[in-house]
Amino acid sequence: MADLKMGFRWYGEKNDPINLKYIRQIPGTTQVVGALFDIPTGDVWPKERISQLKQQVEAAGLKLEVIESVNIHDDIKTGASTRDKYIDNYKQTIRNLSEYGIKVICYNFMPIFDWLRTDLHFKLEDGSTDLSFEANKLDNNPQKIIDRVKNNSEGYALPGWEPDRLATIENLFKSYADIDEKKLSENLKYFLNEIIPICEKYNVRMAMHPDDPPRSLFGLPRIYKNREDMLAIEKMYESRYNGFTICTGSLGENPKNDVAAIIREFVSKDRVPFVHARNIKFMNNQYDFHESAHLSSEGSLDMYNIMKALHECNYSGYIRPDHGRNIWGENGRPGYGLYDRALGITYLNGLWEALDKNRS
Ligand code: DNO
Ligand code: MN
Repeated sequence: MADLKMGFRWYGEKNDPINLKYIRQIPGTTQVVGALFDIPTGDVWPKERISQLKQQVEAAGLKLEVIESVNIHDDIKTGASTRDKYIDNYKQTIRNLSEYGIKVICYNFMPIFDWLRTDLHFKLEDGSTDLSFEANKLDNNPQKIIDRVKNNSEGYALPGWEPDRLATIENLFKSYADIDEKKLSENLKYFLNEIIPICEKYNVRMAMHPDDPPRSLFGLPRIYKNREDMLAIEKMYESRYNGFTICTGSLGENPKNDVAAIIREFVSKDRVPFVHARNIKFMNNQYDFHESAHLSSEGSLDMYNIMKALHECNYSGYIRPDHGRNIWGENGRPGYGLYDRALGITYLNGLWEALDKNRS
C-alpha cells in the first residue's frame, strides 16, 4: 500500500494562531509544512533558525520535511546582474535545510506576487467564507490594488502585496517591462542549472508550484499554467530533483487542465514530490471561481478521480490540504484556518483508505 505523507501548512509560532498540538490531533497527519516567514527573500536561512523550527515541530510529535516556500528573489526571475549572489544564497539555504532533514522545497516562479484572489472573505451559501477570484473585480491597473492594500480594506494583505512591499512594487513592475514568457523561462532554466546539482548532492527535491490563477495577470508572464508548461520545465533539467508541486486547485482553475491526467503523467515519471489538494467551484463564466470544501460534490473538481490517479501511481510522497473555508466561527487566516483543512484531511484520508481496500 502506498502511504501518503499527510501534512498541514503552519505559519510559525508568531504568525499562526493554530497550536501545533491541534495539528497533531488531526487523524493521520504526521507532517508540518513550514517556513521561516520573516527571512527576507534572497537571504540565506540561518541554521539556528531552521534547527529551532524543527525542534518545535518535533516536540509536538510531528515531522518537518517539507518547506513551503523558499521564495525566489525577483532579480533571479528577471535575470538581473545581481542574480548570482541570490542564487549562491539559495544554494546555501538548500545545504542548510538538508542538514536538518528537509527533503522537499516548494517554490514558485511567479513574477512579483504569489497567488492572487479578488476576495478573501467570499460568502458561501452556508454562511462560511472562502477565497474567490472574479476577473472583473481585478483592476488590471496594479496601482489601484496598491491603494486598496494601503487602505487595508482586506484586513489581511494578499501575499506579495504586503504593506511593507508596496513601495517596491512600482519599481518591480518596471523591472519586468522586457520580461516575456520566453525570457522568464530562460531565467528559470539558468536557476535550475545552478541549483539542481546541489539538490542532487544534498538530496533535497525542488517542487515548483503552479501559477495561481494559471494565466497572465497585469501583463506579467506566467510559465507554469498547464501540461505543456510542465513538459518544458521538466526538460530544462532532467532530474527527479527538478520536480513539481501539483496543486489541484491552481491547475484546476483552468477548466481545460485535466488534473487527474496531469497527475498520472508526471507522478509516474517521478517528478512530483509534493501535492496540494483542494477543490474550487467555477462561477459566472468558466474562469471565475471560489474555493470550496474539499468534497467533490461541493466544487467543480472530482476529488475522487484525483486521489484515484495518485493511488494508481502508488504515490507515496507528501500531500497537504491546500486552502480551507472559514467555518464554525474560527475567523482564522483566510484560507488557512484549522477546522476546514482538518475536515479536508479526513476526507482525503477516507478516499485513500477506500481506494486501498478496493484494490486489495
Ligand atoms: C496556492 C498556495 C500558494 C503556494 C505558493 C508556493 O495554491 O498553495 O500560496 O503556497 O505559491 O510558493
Ligand atoms: Mn497550492
